[in-house]
Parts: sequence; structure tokens; C-alpha cells
Amino acid sequence: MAMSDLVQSSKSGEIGILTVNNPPVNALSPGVPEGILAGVEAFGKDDGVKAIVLIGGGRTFIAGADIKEFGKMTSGQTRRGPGFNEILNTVEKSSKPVVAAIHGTAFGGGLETAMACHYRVAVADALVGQPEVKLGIIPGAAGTQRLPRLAGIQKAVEMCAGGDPVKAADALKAGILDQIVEGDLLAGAIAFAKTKIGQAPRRTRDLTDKLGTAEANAPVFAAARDAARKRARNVLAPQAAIDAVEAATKLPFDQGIAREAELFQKCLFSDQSKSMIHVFFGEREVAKIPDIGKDIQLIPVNKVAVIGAGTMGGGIAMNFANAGIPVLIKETDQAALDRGMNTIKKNYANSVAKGRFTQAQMDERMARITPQLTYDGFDKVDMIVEAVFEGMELKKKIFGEIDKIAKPGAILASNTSTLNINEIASATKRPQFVIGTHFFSPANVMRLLELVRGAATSKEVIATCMAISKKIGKIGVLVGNCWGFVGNRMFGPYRREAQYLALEGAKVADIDKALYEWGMAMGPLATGDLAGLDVGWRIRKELALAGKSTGEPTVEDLLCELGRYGQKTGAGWYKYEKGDRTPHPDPEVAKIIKDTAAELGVPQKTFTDSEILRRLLFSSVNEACRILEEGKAYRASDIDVMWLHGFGFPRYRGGLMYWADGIGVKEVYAQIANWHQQYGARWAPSRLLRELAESGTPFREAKPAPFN
Ligand code: T1G
Ligand code: NAD
Repeated sequence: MAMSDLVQSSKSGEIGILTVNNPPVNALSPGVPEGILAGVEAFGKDDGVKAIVLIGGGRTFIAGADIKEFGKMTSGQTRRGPGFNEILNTVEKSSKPVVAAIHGTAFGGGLETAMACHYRVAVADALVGQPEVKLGIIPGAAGTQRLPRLAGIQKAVEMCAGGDPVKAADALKAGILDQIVEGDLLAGAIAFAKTKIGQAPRRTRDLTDKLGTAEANAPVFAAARDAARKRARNVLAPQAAIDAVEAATKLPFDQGIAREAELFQKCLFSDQSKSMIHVFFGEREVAKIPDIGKDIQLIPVNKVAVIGAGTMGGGIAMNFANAGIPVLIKETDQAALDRGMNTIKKNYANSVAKGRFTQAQMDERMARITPQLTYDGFDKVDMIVEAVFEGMELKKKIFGEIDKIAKPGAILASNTSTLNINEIASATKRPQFVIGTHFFSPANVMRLLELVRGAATSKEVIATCMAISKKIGKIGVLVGNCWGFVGNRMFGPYRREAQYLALEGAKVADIDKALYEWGMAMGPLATGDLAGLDVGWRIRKELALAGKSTGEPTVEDLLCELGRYGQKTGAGWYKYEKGDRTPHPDPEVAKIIKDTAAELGVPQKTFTDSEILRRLLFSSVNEACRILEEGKAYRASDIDVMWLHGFGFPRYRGGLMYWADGIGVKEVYAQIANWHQQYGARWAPSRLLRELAESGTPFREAKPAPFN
């Protein structure tokens, strides 16, 4: 019997069963809460039913509210009928025990629904969580009131302010779950429900023993606010979530719900939340490649090899080892190999020290990485990732070598930052198996993986690399083959303008501070020091050989000529103490800049933080428009996702193009056209930008040229 199209009800003896069927993730779309309510009320009146089980159909329990509905809520369209909290209160008031049976993910409104039930059982690999803060909101259906009653203050604050999922075993320990079911979930839940027949249902709202005292709780909330300020700088929702959980310890249940609703509304109508919801869907759209369907045959990748154990090679190898995939890593000489392996060991030891994983896990991962100086075993791997110096001749030489060794069907990938993938592929007899896999530094940390589609790259190779990206914890974004691809093509102008501003009189530290305080994970010049200034230097020298230039001022070349490559040499734009990554302003650099500016006759002036911000980000917006007009990216939202996961752009600002839409395409164009007059060709507005401004079309609706 259907309570609504999305909730079916059935019986097993005296147990009433409500099954939510709203693929793909049983979100609480219109009709689902209403179906649950109708089911509980109907079973409530059915004398043959002594207890109720609520379960999700398909791959998961309820994964939360329907995020697609939020836009309607913030545009004033309200849903008819009882509010979600009322529905949950009715479930909780049921005189017959209601048991939530959880598999997959009980997230957000899904966990809130389960906590309004009287008992919760789950399979061992289930996850529960309140991830709302990742959407810039807080739990809005009593999650901040019921969770502390089940799991205590500390756990509730962690889950609501952090948003990370909790494994079933930990949820059981915390008191959120009542039982882990072995075998069939529904059978286990029915058996559990039978044990509760005739007992007074345990209503979560009535449980207060874990709410602690104001005195005992105060340090917990203070520490949580501090941690959230550090972890989620400038972000509203985590602080609001902590306020709401605190309300649970100070107010009666229904007043706590009212306080939560206030905070929820404030967050939901915030720009931060709109930005983060844009990102949620953007991160799902990147995986959709128009001409590559879900039916494309994937190539099994169970063993990998990496060439080069430098800054990038080591991090790349760690990603595969972390995902359980054995990796061979090859270098030219023992010293370079030892250096590379020591960096890997140090990075793992850091993670163990920070409690991210155990020593045993570190040993397991290290054991999956095989350092070597030869190509032994390369004929048995499924994928080879090259990460040697940035030089076309060297890369073509290596691709020529691995083309002769690698087994048929192996994927040959290059981590090149800028070089032409088709030209690299031309060094092989199997260009259809060649692809760019451009990781971002540090490769074991940054989640972005820019996949570069060559003219011959096969759909199987692309689909496989998109799937591998997810497996190694990355967000794969497919882009077209052009100089600097999409990421660095946009990041180049951003870092170029930072250098010009330094020449025009802005202090190095002020430029970085302006972007950092605005929300970037790190300032543009400090980022250069992290990645290694020599990478760009090699690229500029390679270009100069071809009579080309990136149009960057010369300061970074001067620094590199002095051996100032950044953190890896203890000095770059800043100087660094041994073993410490803290950047210290260096008067020597200030002098180099001053002398270069005087030599070039650059007029000196002061800049506001907003001018610095716009000079850098508008230059990237302009380049992003060029990328779209050339068909090198599929969507403007792909560009947003790349800035978040490749360049530390703040999630609560939605990404480069989404942020620029907040300012408005006309204003952005006008400013760029003005700088074109002032600074010349490097600020020439792209054609697409001009067209968007003339038609008043927002960036997010920009139509890219056909992908190529
Ligand atoms: N609403 C609408 N659509 C959703 C959705 C949701 N909550 N979750 C997923 N989808 C869509 C997604 O866009 C994609 O669509 C498809 O489902 C598969 O998702 C009241 C207010 C559950 C762990 O934040 O974390 O509850 O691209 O590719 O990798 O207090 O989706 O195929 O068209 O991500 O297997 C809180 C969000 C909401 C959970 C599955 N809940 N979802 O991951 O698949 S706020 C969340 C996820 C809330 C309450 C508040 C993940 C997943 P399409 P997918 P996946
Ligand atoms: P790196 O100088 O730190 O490391 C390169 C390593 O390659 C060195 O250890 C060198 O010994 C080794 N090598 C050279 N020739 C070799 C060969 N024939 N066989 C085996 N090993 C060999 O450089 P990196 O920063 O790791 O850059 C590597 C590649 O990744 C370049 O193409 C670069 O453009 C790209 N990349 C760099 C970054 C970055 O931020 N550093 C980011 C993305 C991509």
C-alpha cells in the first residue's frame, strides 16, 4: 500500500514497515515526509500492528532534505501541510515503538528522522551525520536538540559544527544507534522491533541525562568555537550550529527547536549557503561528460607506476597507496630516490602524529610503495604517471621508452603543468591511451585532478581516470588540451598580477594578507613558495626557447637566479627557518623589487585590499572566459570547482565565476576594460566577457564553445 508514491507500507506479522523509495538517495523531497507521517498514523490506528520499522529502499536510508528544494524556500515558495518538525514530533509521539533501520547514509534530515524514531539499528558500514554546515546551514529538524540528548554535548558539537560522517560502530558507542545488525537489515530490524513491543517508546526529547551542566559545558563550547574559527575561517554555519547545540543545554526541548529554527533560517538565507549549495551541485556536475555515458567500459587499474619522486611524484604515489593500490616509483639516481622516499615517509609520519591514521596504516601504505631505479615491473602495471622535470624533450623521451615497455591497454599519463598532451602522445604508438593527469601541489593533499583530454584520448581512458579520481579521493575535472590547460591558465594571470602589484609598491605580505583574509587558503606569493618558484621558471625558460613568454614581470626569475625557489630552498618571496613553513618577510626581496621597479620606471602607489583582490581575481575571470569561448572547459561551474579544490578558493564564496556573478558581469567587464586602457594588452577583455556584459548574461549561464 502506498502512503505516497515515495513511501510504501507493508507488514510482517505484527510489524508495520515503511519503505522510502525516492532514488537516488531517498532525499526528503515533497511527498516523503508526508508519506512517513501517513504511514505512522495509519499503523497507529491498526491494531494488528504492534511496532513500526522505517527503512530506505535502494542503496541508502534518507540522505537528508532535498537540497534542490532550498532554492524554493529562499525564494518564498513554502510547502503546504505540516512542517517537517511537526511530522517528526508525530513520529516521536507514536504509542507504538518506531525503529529506524539504517544502511548507506543517514545524513541531515535523514538522521533527524531516525532520531525522532524511538530506536535506531544499522548495518556495520552505514554512516550517520549532520553535514548541513557543508551547505552553509545547520540541522533544521531538531538535529541540534535530539543529537546531544543521545550522544552528549561533545559528540553533538563535533558532528553538527564539523559535518563529517560517523561510522556505525562509533555511532553505537556514542549512543546514537542501539544495535548493529549482522546480515539482512530488514530482518534484523523486525527482530529488534519485536523486542520493544509492549514497552513504552523511548522518546529522544525526554532524554536529558547527557545534557550536562552549564558549568561543565562552557569549556566544551568555547573550545568548539575556537576550533571552528580556525578550521572554517569566516564561515557562519559552524558557529550557528554550536549556538544551537548550546541552546539544547539551556532551553526546554520545544524552545530549543525554536532557537534552532531561527539560526537555521539565518544561515539558509545567507550568501554563504547559496554559494555552498552551488558548489554541492557543481561538484556533481563535473563528473558528467556529455559524450561519455555510464555504459563506457572502465579499464581495471590495480597496479600503478610513477616516474619521478620529486615534489609531485611522491605525493602522487601516496594517493594510490592510500587507496590500496600498489605503486612502483622510479628515479634517476639513489640520492633522488632516497630524497623522494624520505619526503613520503615524513608526510605519513606527520599524518600519524596528527592522528589522521595509525602507525600500522602508515606501514601498510609505505609497504605498497616500491622505490626503484629501473623500469622493472612496468610491463605489469595498468597505469603509468610521469612526473619528471617540465621539459618536452625529456617527457617525449620517457613516453617513447614506456610505450615500448608498458603492456597493451595500459594508461600512459603525464603530470605536466603546461605541455601539449598531443605532442607528448606523438612519442608513442598508442596516443589513445595517453592523457594528462595534472595533480596540484601538494599532490597528496589538494583534491583537484585536472584530466587533460588529448585529441586521441579514448573514452575508456577518460571514464577510467574520472573513476580513479574518485577512488583516490580526488575531484576529477576534464579539460581541453591547451597551454597551461585550465587551472594554470587561470592561475597564471592571478599570480602575474600579484607580481605587478609588488612592482607598483604593494608589500609582498600585504598582497598575501589581502587574499588570505578574504578567504583564500594561502596568499598568491606564499603559494608560489610552497609549489616551488623553479617550476614556473623552468616553464618560462622552456617558452623563451620557443620565443614565447607568459607576460609575467621578471621578479620571480631574479629570485630563482639567486636560488630562491621557495620553501624547498628556505627562501623565495619570503625566508623560512629550517623545518618551519612560516613565511617571514625578507628585506632582501623588498630591495630586489624596489630596484627592479626603479629600473623599469614603474610608478609607485598604495592599494586597498579590495583593489588587490580584484586585480588578481578579475584577471582570472577574464582568462576563464577565454577558456570557455575556446571550448576548453565544459561549464562555468567546473571552473568554480577547480578554484575550490586546486587553489584554495573559499567554499563559502562559491568559486571564481559564481563570486564574479555576485559582483555582476557588467561591473567586472567595465573594470577590466578600464585596466586594458591603463595597463595594455594583458588586460584585453575576452570576447565572451564582452558579449556576456552586453547581453547582461551571468557567468554561470555562459555557453562554452563545443569542447575540443
Ligand atoms: N538532495 C537532493 N539531491 C541529492 C541529495 C540531497 N540531499 N543528495 C544527493 N543528491 C543527488 C546528487 O545531486 C546526485 O544527483 C545524486 O543524488 C547522487 O549523489 C532538514 C536541512 C548521499 C553521500 O548534505 O553527501 O537535511 O548528479 O553523486 O557520491 O536538517 O550525495 O546524479 O543528478 O553525491 O554516492 C543534508 C548530501 C541535506 C547529503 C551520496 N544532506 N548528499 O554520495 O552520490 S540538508 C546532505 C551527499 C538537511 C535538515 C537539513 C551524497 C551522498 P545527480 P552523489 P554519492
Ligand atoms: P621536481 O623537480 O621536484 O621533481 C622532478 C623529479 O623527476 C626529480 O626528482 C628528478 O630526479 C626526476 N627525474 C627527472 N628525469 C627523470 C627520469 N628520466 N626518470 C625518473 N625520474 C626523473 O619537479 P616537480 O615539481 O615534482 O614537477 C614534476 C612535474 O609535475 C613537472 O612536469 C611539473 O610541471 C609538474 N607539476 C608540478 C607542480 C608543482 O607545483 N611543483 C604541480 C603540478 C604539476
